[in-house]
Amino acid sequence: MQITAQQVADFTRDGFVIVERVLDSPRIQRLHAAMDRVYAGVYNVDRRPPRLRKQVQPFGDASSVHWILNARVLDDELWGLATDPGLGEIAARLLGTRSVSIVEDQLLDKPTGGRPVNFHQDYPYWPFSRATQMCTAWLALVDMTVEHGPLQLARGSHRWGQGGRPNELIRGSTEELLTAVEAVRPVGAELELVSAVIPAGSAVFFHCLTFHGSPGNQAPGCRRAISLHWAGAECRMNLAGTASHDYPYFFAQLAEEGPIVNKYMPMVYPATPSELI
Ligand SMILES: O=C(O)CCC(=O)C(=O)O
Repeated sequence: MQITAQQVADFTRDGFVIVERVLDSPRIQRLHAAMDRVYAGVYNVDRRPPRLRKQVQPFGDASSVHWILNARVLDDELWGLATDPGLGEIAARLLGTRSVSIVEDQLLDKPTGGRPVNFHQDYPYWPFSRATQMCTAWLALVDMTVEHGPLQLARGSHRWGQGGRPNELIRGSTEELLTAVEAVRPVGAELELVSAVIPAGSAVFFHCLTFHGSPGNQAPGCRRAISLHWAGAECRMNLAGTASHDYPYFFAQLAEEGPIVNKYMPMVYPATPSELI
């Protein structure tokens, strides 16, 4: 998987870039099967500490995104996706960093009628990192149409500084969709929203300060996506920022100011030998 110098320049200028066909059809089908398994509570390789191996309840409900965080530790197909060195290399090249570790993943089924996700930046949800060399890939697993409520990104908003989290995230509304981005948009800066109307297997990579969200799903089918989140080599641990994290064991044995890399958040590019993961 190669990206061009132009794509790196687009990411730097806009805060996001679409990368086509990062997943082939057989892998898309395997990922659908993996998501179905995890939503059904079947975990084929459970990497959690034995005492924590409980059923995971998705955040959200029938009227919002069904959201499962860090399912890579529940399923080997999802682990393979999250630790894919090719995807990690794209993230590293876009960030201009020498290495990346995978720090989070999300399963994102938005059913028909599912509400908007209010615009937000990802970095305010990651207070464990002292630096912003972080990015996300939002991977489409169905052919996205405007009706699906695909991801939308505010072009250039990664240069508007860090804002606060919206009051509500996945149970969003048309009225509050843009509240967080409007709070930091500089006077005179245009709010240009770009929708990721992309085919299954394509992805939009975006910087952790880029505002993004999505409208409701008005399509007859589920809007299915997965997102992966990486930290670059410059990111260093802020242990105080782990206090309210949903998965405190992810940070066990990490040192203050040390790299954000361990067996749950392995370095994926350059590839880590599998015996170290
Ligand atoms: O899928 C969505 O609508 C939102 C996803 C998101 O916020 C993310 O991947 O960071």
